Parts: sequence; structure tokens; C-alpha cells
Amino acid sequence: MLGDPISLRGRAVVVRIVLISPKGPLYRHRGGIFKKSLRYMPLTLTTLASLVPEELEAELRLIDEGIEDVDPTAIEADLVGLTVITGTAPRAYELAARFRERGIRVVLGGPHVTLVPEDAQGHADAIVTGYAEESWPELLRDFAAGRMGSRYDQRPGLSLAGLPFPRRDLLPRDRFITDNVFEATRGCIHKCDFCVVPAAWGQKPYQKPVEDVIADIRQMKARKLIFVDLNLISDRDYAARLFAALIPLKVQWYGLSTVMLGDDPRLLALAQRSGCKGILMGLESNRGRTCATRRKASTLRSVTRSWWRPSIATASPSRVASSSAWTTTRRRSFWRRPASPSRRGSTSPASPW
Ligand code: B12
Ligand code: SF4
Repeated sequence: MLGDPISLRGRAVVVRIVLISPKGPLYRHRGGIFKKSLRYMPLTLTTLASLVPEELEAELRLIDEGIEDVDPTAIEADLVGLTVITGTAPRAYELAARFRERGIRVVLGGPHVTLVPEDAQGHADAIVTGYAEESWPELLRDFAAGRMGSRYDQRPGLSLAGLPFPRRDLLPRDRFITDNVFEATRGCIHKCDFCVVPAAWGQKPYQKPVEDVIADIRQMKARKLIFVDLNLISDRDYAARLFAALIPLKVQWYGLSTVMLGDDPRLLALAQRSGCKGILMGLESNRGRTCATRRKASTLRSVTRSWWRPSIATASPSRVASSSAWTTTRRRSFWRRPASPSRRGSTSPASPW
């Protein structure tokens, strides 16, 4: 058990909470190969901020090291929360140590903490594994009561229904390419063996009710938006409902899916009608055997069919453009094919803006 009860004002507890997304070698304020191209507002911080219980009367500050530098000696806080992916873990641990030297309590959470909690535990006063919609508010209430534990795990049965909208108002909108960053689902039903997702979160898909997602997009008055879902079509029925609900909004959107979207003409057409302007797809290999050994869900057939399918492989701005991420085997035989229209017209994740 850690932490003393902190200042009380009447019955309300005032807590100064600072949430930080540390820089990594690729994505950082100065330098990094991504430069400014992927600088959209981090949904992790705004989501965590929205989950802070109202009764804590917290003073909240969000810091993205993708847009500004952090000086850990100058920040005043009772509690610092750091989101950690593997690439940012060294920086997160460095910041954590600096804050803890000053007596500031540090909480670590995020994909890396979920994957290897034993690595993170020694660097924090508390760690949070898995999705934190329930555990983060619980931790904060415990902290305010002076009984913060050292580890909070996501419990079974987590629901993403009826959650508050992310606190996008807490970050400077003009420093980002867009603040219209949304998610409808979490996780993925597949189990590709190179992917962090099944290892960290299992294969259970989590979904926000479609009406919640639409309400968030409406209140943001978004016209162009990005979905950060790992695989938007993990549950095709859900995806179809989401796409149908997007049509009246007349938005343009960009997201991620498997190439299996190309094998489902009905869903692809719906995606297109809903305003999908680009999809980032992972093409790990064009060899069926390699896909099978990597437990990749999409096979040679779906890769090649979707790659060549005119409805997805098109540079026409009225259609869906596909950009691809190759992560493992690249066979020269694949590149000997005539250049596909999709490669000529592919967009990078940053290009919708
Ligand atoms: C957006 C994104 C990016 C953006 C980040 C910038 C931005 N402004 O958003 C960009 C495009 C720059 C990016 C880059 C990279 N990314 Co990225 N990215 C994502 C993505 C698609 C969405 C993250 C997100 O917003 N999720 C929504 C929020 C709400 O969920 P969350 O972050 O998981 O947070 C929840 C919990 O994890 C937890 N939590 C998280 N942090 C904390 C902290 C505290 C204190 C607490 C209590 C709880 C908590 O609570 C939240 C609510 O439940 C994820 C995949 C995904 N969908 O999660 C990959 C992901 C995070 N990225 C990943 C990777 C590998 C990278 C790159 C290395 C890719 C590359 N090779 O280029 C780079 C590294 C960049 C760097 N920092 O140097 C991996 C991380 C794997 C790992 N081992 O840690 C992921 C999981 C994708 C994957 N399938 O592998 N990325
Ligand atoms: S389909 Fe994509 S998100 Fe799902 S497990 Fe495979 S690589 Fe990961």
C-alpha cells in the first residue's frame, strides 16, 4: 500500500494529475523518422483523462512528448501517469525515476506494461495492465484515499458502453494534424504470432456501441477523421453497422483493417459509402505457407485477390485507397508483378490531412 491521504477541500479531494505520452526514437518532438507526419492527438491521454472520477476534483495536465519536451524537474504533480509502448519504455522509465526522486507517485500503463508487467513494476509505484476503463478510476480513488495498490489488472467482463467522451479539450488542438481521432473497437479476433495484440489483450474483441461512436463524432463535428482501431473489421457485423451509421454523417475517414476487407464486396462497398478514403493493411507475406506459419489470418488468396481487386486497388479519390505495411517476408516474385494501381495511388497514414 502506498500514498498518504492528500489535501481535502470540504468533502472533495484535489489531486494534481499529469498524464504523459513519452517520446520514442521514431515519434518525438524533435527528430524521429515520423517528423510531424503522424502527429495526431493521442487518444490514450484524452481517454485516460476522461476516466478521472469527478469527485476527485482533479487538476489535469496532458503532455505529449511528440509535440513538446518534458522537464521532469519542473512539473508539479501528486500523481504522474505514463503510457508505455516497448519503444518508449526507456524514456518512460527515465521520466518515472526523475519524478519518483522528487516524491511524485508514478503509475505506468499501456501495451508494454500489459505485455511484460514484471519489466515495468520496478519503475513505478503502481502499474495498470490491460484496458483501464475500470481499473484507472479505481486506482485514483484508492490513491486519494491513501491506499493505492502496486498493481491493477483489467478484470473480465469489461464493457466499453456509455463511457465519457475523450477529453480532447485538454490538449492544444492547433499543435496536431487533427484532434478527430476515434476508436470504435479494441483488440482483434486473430492470432498472428508476430503481433502484440493477441499476446497483450487476447482475442476477445471489445466494442463501443455504434451509437456512442457516432455521438462522439457528432459532438466533435468531425468531417475528416481517423479510427485507430487495430482491425476495424474484426467483427464484420459490427463493422457493417458502424459503416452504415456513418453514411448520413458524410464524413471522410481513414483506418486500419486486414486485407480480408477485399474478400467481402458487401462490406467494402459499405466502407466506401461510409466515407472511407484509406485503409492501412499489413501484408506480411504474399506466400500462403508463410502466412500459415505466422498464423496470419489473411492467406495468399485474400492478399492477392484484394490487392488486385479494382474496388480497393484504386487511386481514384472517390474510392478506398489502400496503403500497406510489410513486416516480414518480402519475396521478389511479388514485386515482379506489374505495378498495381493501389501501389501507384497508395496513401500514407498521414495523407488524409
Ligand atoms: C495511434 C498509434 C500510434 C501513433 C501514436 C501517436 C499518436 N499521437 O497517437 C503513431 C502512428 C505515431 C504510432 C507509432 C508507433 N507505434 Co503505435 N499505435 C497506435 C495505435 C494504433 C493506437 C493507440 C491508441 O490511441 N489507442 C487507444 C487508447 C485508448 O488505447 P491504449 O493506448 O491501449 O490505452 C488503454 C490501455 O492500454 C491503458 N493505458 C495505456 N496507457 C496507460 C497509462 C496509464 C497510466 C494507465 C493507467 C493506463 C494506460 O488504458 C487505456 C484505456 O483502456 C496502437 C494500436 C491500438 N489500437 O491500440 C499502436 C501501437 C500502440 N503502436 C505500436 C507500435 C509498435 C508503434 C511503432 C513502434 C510502429 C513503428 N514501427 O513505427 C511506432 C513507435 C512510435 C514512437 N513512439 O516512437 C504497438 C505497440 C506495441 C508494443 N510492444 O508496445 C501498438 C500496440 C500497435 C501494434 N499492433 O503493435 N503509433
Ligand atoms: S489481424 Fe492484425 S491486429 Fe489482428 S492479430 Fe493479426 S496482425 Fe494483429
